[in-house]
Amino acid sequence: MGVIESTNQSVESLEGLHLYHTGRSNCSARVRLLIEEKGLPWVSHYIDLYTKENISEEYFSINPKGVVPTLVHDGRVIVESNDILLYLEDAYPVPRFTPHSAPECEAMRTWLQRSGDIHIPGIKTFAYAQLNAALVQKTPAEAALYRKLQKDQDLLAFHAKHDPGKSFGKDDVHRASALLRSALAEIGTRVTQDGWLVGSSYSLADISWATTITTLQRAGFPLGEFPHVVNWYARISKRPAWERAVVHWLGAPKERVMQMGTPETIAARESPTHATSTGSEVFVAGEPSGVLARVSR
Ligand SMILES: N[C@@H](CCC(=O)N[C@@H](CS)C(=O)NCC(=O)O)C(=O)O
Repeated sequence: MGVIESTNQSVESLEGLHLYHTGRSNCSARVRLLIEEKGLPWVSHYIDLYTKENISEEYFSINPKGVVPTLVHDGRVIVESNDILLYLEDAYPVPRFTPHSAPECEAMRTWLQRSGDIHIPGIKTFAYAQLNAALVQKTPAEAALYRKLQKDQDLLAFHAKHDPGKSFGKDDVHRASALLRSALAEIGTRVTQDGWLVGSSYSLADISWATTITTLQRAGFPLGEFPHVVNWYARISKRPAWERAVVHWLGAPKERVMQMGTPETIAARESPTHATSTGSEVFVAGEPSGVLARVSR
């Protein structure tokens, strides 16, 4: 979808990069990883999926599917994580995470498309069936509100499978595993010992897919069957940006709104307080492990 018409006027006044996201979401993680690789300052708006903060009229007015992530850039709303990667790459071309040749560019876009296509039938189904459904069980009232707010038929069908009193079946897990196995086998043949998904350098394709591995690992997918994938994932997870984008967020923070970035990028900003619209406190973070200073509004 990319850039959409906003139906929430309060986000239109946000300046800079604001990300509505959650810690353990692979879709959020891929966007955080690109932002951190590019060294961009950003403001974090934490949406807690465990407490169903996404199932609210307010959040649906920001993201029409009620999912994370949503990027707001100088008041423009951008949705769909792989489209957000392309948007950021275009808006901030240096450093570059896109190959130079047209065929490789095309191949990279195909991998992004595939990562989006496999999300519900593969990653989300496997992760919910094995782990998440139990953690985000809705009350009957929450399920009813969700049905009222959600217009997307794929998401309605997906979430109906774990409505109160229901659960994913063995067939769901079997189908999801087959899709994932086939994608991981192909990734393994591309990255082999020390390569990347497309061409000879780390690109948006690697960023998009590596972050799904974290989710699969947490959900107990047998990744050991794909040693080249494990090796490629290990290489990516040693990058400094990974610590800030992925590891830091695996334990959900209590702070609702934070300014992220290195101390230099934060200092370069006009004022650490101007960017929030929620009235919350603003936390200034610059290091993977946390909050450097609290500034009052
Ligand atoms: N295609 C969307 C999928 C977003 C998505 O499903 N996000 C998950 C977290 S990874 C979420 O918000 N789940 C809550 C829900 O489905 O209600 C994207 O790539 O941004």
